[in-house]
Amino acid sequence: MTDKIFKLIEQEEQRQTEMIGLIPSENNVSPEVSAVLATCLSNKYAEGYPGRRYYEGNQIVDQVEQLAIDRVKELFKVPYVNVQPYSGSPANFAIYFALMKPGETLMGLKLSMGGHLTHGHPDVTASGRFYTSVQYGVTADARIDFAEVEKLALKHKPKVIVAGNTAYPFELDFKKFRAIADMVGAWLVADISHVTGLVIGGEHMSPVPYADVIMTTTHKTFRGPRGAMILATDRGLKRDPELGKKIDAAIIPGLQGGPHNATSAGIAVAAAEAAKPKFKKYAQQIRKNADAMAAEFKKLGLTLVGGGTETHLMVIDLTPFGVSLGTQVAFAMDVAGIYANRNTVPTEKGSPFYPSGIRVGTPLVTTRGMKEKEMRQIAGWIARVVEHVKTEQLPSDPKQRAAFLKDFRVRAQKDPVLLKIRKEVTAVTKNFPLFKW
Ligand code: DSN
Repeated sequence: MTDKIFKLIEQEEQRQTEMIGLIPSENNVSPEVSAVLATCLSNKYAEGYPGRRYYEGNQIVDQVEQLAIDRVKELFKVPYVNVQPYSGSPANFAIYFALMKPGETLMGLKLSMGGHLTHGHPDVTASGRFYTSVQYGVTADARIDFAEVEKLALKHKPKVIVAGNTAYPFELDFKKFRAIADMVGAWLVADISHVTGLVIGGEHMSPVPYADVIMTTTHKTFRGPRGAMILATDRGLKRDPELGKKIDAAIIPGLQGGPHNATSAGIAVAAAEAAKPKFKKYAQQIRKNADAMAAEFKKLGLTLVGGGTETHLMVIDLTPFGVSLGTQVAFAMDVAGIYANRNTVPTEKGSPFYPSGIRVGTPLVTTRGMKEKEMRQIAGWIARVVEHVKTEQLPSDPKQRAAFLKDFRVRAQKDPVLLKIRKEVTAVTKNFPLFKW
């Protein structure tokens, strides 16, 4: 294997192994999931669905996709599953395409308050342009503002309400969303991409009794390949017996071509893994680790959005040290061997590109076998990084800002304090191989 690409993959594996990954939407798949992704299944076109394809030669691929569908149906106890969406964003759009006509109203959580771009973020996203978007927010304690959800729903009569998020640290109350959806006859779509593994493990409320349609990516806490799936519940199918057919048609011919069969196989493997008792333990440990990390952050004087977490993630609010510190802290953490992402906070005074928060989560480190002790160590390292760079305030003038960041990045990469932390990090990560579980 002489192609330069293999050298780069080796380097990436070394980077992932040496560093601590805290991006809450990332995880490490099992060797089995990895293995099926690199098989001949990738060679085959299979437009259509099992038993009704546009191409011949799908006798085996039909069985692969059906196995994935059946395992996910069994795992969630739902009557309909589609494993073909290429990822979460197209999956959400497929749901809207199935349920709404252009111009009809979609309601979702604001991006700056923890929502996702595809939940109707205005102007720059397809979901915000093709549909009339109404966005709800969070209260002063960073919890979903259900009074606002109700008020907006009664006023705008949305066709679809999305209960979902991407940087929201608390449990989503699907029951409350259902009650509001029923007041206006809206479809309730639960986007559980971040918390699927917690739902399966019993660590987060399940949307199955309340939502009509559920979307989840398959590579986050579910710990499968990169992809997504759409589930319809008994409730959804009772409301419209054609719901499954509509979602199928929204995927193909609506939005996609051939499914990624190796991904379908990976979903089948991940679903079998998630059905095992040890997956429940994994979900429990994600939560214990998040609680331990949150408690240590607080002990060390860092502020968390909403004061803590009920899930796998938390957002560190750096506003007490200044506006728009997220870029500098995230970069410095990366130099120190810990990678996360900068993020807006609900009371953001900076911008999505230069926000004032850092989002961290425990799914990946938990997969590697780290426990509460390591979470406290990680929180300690992050607190040291914040303390070290908190005076590196971003200039408000855009020209000065670019020059400042260029200079900051050069200085940070040689910074002895950050490099010392990196040494401490690698001394710990060598005990936690990527596939330990
Ligand atoms: N990019 C994902 C995340 O990080 O939450 C959501 O699409």
